Amino acid sequence: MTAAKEAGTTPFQIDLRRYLRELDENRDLTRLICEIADASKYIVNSIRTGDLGVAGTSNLYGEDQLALDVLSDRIIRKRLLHSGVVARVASEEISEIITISPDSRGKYSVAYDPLDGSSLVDVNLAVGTIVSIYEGDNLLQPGRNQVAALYILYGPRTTMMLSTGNGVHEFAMNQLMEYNLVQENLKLDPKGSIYSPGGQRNKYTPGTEKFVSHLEAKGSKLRYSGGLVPDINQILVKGKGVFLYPHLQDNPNGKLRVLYELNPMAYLVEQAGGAASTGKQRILDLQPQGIEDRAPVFIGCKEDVALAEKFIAEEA
Ligand code: AFP
Repeated sequence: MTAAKEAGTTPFQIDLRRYLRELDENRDLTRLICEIADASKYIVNSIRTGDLGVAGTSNLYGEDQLALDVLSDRIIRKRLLHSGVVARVASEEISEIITISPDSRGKYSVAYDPLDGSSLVDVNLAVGTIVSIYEGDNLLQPGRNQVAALYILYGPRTTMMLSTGNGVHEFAMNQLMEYNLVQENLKLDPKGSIYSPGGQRNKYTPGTEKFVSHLEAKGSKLRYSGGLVPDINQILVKGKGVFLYPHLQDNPNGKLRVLYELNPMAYLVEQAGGAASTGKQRILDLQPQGIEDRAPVFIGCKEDVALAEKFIAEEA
């Protein structure tokens, strides 16, 4: 029985902390997730009113950091430090793993992208925070070992999609800036009817081109925002679709980052009954070599991802 039903109330009356406590007795993990939820209140405010300019610094990929990237990173890092349950952190905005507590017993390590898609803020499109959580102090392990993953979507509404390994659940921020449960156990259909294709089409390899042509021929609708969080959220909430940012002819690893973007999204999508693949192997089985690793991705409804793998196997 679900936490919402056990409590005998409608889902809208259940807040995040209470939901997590009922779902799982692990108070430290609840505390950690609630600290991240608290951090997001300040990030929402920064997005609405903050400086849209560059910070004058660059991240580990050599990309110019926006003032908002730097601020969002500081907001989250401070909360993680404050939680008292974090051993190590890796952020897309910092160039090394930071040790917060040398004693990792009973603690968690967190990889996060504080403001994914930040280059879309000036044009007022949706952006998000993505978080991946492991037990202990090892951040360079396969994503299948995550104990929780979440993203927060800053769109017309602010919502959180969360999994602690018991399905995927959606929460929405209310007027008091608290997260309430919206829906539990989101599920993807076996096949989708929308597709979100990243990367330049004229650089696709034959397998990816065949896959996208197949989706178009069957009448799938193109829905691509340039922000991973809203694009994946659309697939999870509608329950049907596939996102790809494939290997390109001049870039075998694609664009997206394994630790900060692919692992947490793959965890959430698998928890909703979907799949996530590089085109050749399961994303969650990748062994990261470094915090900067990137990989191609095909993620969403299971049968769509399997078809992409088939076309890519044929191109070899
Ligand atoms: P930025 O953080 O540099 O804006 O990149 C966002 C992102 O990593 C991800 O959110 C999108 O899915 C992807 O890049 C979009 O990339 P393209 O701009 O190449 O379509």
